[in-house]
Amino acid sequence: MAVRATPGYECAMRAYVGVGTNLGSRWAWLALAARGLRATPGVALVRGSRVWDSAPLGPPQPRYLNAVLELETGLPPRALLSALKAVERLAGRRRDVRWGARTLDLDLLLLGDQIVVERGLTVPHRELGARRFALQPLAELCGERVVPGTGRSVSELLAAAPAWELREVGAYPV
Ligand code: A4P
Ligand code: MG
Repeated sequence: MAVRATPGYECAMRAYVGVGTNLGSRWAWLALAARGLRATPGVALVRGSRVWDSAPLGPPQPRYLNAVLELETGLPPRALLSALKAVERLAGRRRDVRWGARTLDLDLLLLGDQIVVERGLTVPHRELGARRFALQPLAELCGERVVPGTGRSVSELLAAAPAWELREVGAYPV
């Protein structure tokens, strides 16, 4: 008899999480993101990208540190989003202003080859192709990976992305 697994649970996938922080101890929030995800059931932290200091997009606010964490997970998309939000809360994240300053923002950029378009969750992340501060660290980890729904690799999207002021500032504090 064939055994059917619950969709989304049957195999672990690579997930790529964009990490952004521009309030308080930015390096400490990066470290907390790695710790929080490592402690999340069903998630294995594989590695982190280099860290980039970037000009803020949106209303006037401090500069960001941006990076990407690579995960291996069998969690379905909603459960993974909930886990990311739980880690944001560990950093005291408050949601006031859209695109406003934040201690820690965790965006699900890619989840295997999946395309998810639901209320409150879009994967690949809807702004990925427009954001050099997300594409640059992502390309370091998986430049050859084709972004579902675009027919283009991460590196190709990076080459086509609008210019943005950012500079590499160190290794991820995993
Ligand atoms: N949501 C939908 N899809 C996703 C996804 N793939 N990953 C929903 C994560 N969340 C997703 O996000 C709003 C809602 O989006 C969530 O409740 C979730 O259900 P939020 O984190 O609560 O609010 P936000 O972050 O203020 O809004 P948004 O639109 O997600 O902003 P972004 O896109 O995260 O941009 N400048 C620099 N240099 N670097 C940055 O990292 N980040 C932002 C925030 C602005 N400027 C920046 C940076
Ligand atoms: Mg966000």
